[in-house]
Amino acid sequence: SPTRGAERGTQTLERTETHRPRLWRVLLLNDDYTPMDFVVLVLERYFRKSEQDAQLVMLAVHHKGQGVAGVYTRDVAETKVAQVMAHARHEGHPLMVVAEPEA
Ligand code: TYC
Repeated sequence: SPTRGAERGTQTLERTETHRPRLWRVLLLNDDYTPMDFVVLVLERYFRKSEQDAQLVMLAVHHKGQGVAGVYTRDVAETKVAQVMAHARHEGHPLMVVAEPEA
């Protein structure tokens, strides 16, 4: 329901119902140079995977070209992308990480 701002001509719409935020996939892309161990470390440290899961995801990316590291709200997904890209560049690796909306 609309409410009038005191004499300032502003208007705020109030709603009771909310919606679940769209979720974003963080994808790892394969390349020929980033060491497998570094990708596993990234999956453990930034995406909270066990060593076993990290190995499986890394190998899937290596063989299929890309794979999902995790699914998050937009802010969290974009922060993970920035953190992992900064870490990879600092170590001199070309690893690419991107975020894309689900559905
Ligand atoms: N293809 C890389 C190699 O053979 C390993 C790798 C896996 C790189 C996953 C990037 O997202 C990646 N060293």
